[in-house]
Amino acid sequence: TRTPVNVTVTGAAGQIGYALLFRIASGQLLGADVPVKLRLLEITPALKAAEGTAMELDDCAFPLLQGIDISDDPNVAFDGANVALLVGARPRTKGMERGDLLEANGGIFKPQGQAINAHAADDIKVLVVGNPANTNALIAQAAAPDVPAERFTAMTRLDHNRALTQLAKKTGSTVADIKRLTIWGNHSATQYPDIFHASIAGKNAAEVVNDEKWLAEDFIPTVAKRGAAIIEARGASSAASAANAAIDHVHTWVNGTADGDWVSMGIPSDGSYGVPEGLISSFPVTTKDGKYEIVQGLEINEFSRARIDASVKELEEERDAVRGLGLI
Ligand code: NAX
Repeated sequence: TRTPVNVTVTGAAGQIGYALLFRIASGQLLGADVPVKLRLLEITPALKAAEGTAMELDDCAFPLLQGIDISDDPNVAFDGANVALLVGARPRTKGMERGDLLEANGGIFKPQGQAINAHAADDIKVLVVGNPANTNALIAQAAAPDVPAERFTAMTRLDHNRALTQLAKKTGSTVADIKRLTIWGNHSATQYPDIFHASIAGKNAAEVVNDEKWLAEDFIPTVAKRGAAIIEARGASSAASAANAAIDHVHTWVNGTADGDWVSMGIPSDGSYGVPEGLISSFPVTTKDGKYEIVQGLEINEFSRARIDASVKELEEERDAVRGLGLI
């Protein structure tokens, strides 16, 4: 029998946590034959709610679930972690400036990065979901100098999945027909969903669509503003779809991309496509044997270049702001 994989989830008592933990425990994160131990990290006032979720996990009697630990101490929760899903974050509240938001999240992600550095397993893989995800990932990564930087990633898979469905609907195809779509940049309103390299049933997606006005005025803003549209409709932010994307992100990272396809991940830039080295920005990646690689050699047209640059500029501003706050 295999040794269980330790999966740490922060913000475990939150709404994404509630949609995520059951799927991890059922085997959908790592595979149907991989036993898991869950380590839940919450702030002290939410420990009781996390215990309630743990009771429900017990009541599912998942054959793969070999234990649940709950803690409010990152040093305990990340001890021996093989996979860490950093979901808990400080949301922007009314009247909060961007600097305040980055500072409040620095207070969460810096100590978590330090705890990962000190206590996680050597093969640790980190996905940051909590917003601002890219810059929170940068803060955690900078606080973990002994962990290879590429193990810190930020989630843009929800944006990727949103873009797949919008494109499928527009073209009367199915998401299974679509390959090689890319989200570039920041997980924010400046993100750029790129269909110029995508294919639909083997044909170039941009040629199938053949409507630049739709791209600029409908597709891109619909994908970028989908989170706000969900809040407007549901009265609560996206949770099940975010949890689903977190499952997809880690599953793909661990188990590999399909031949001829790629996915989008926020990862530390190696300078590819003019994105300054070290920024955590979304790229097209293929994965194999638990490692990812940026897809190289794509031609970036003017339409795409301007949008990638704008999102990367925002990431640079966020980086400079957290640098100014002494967080990286
Ligand atoms: P909730 O407010 O329901 O849950 C957050 C949980 O985190 C709470 O239970 C809170 O107690 C906990 N928490 C706060 N500080 C903590 C700390 N220092 N250590 C451990 N736990 C802590 O939010 P939810 O809807 O679950 O969303 C979580 C985060 O995901 C938010 O930052 C949200 O903006 C972000 N999202 C990111 C997405 C992405 O695509 N990257 C999409 C969905 C989502 O909006």
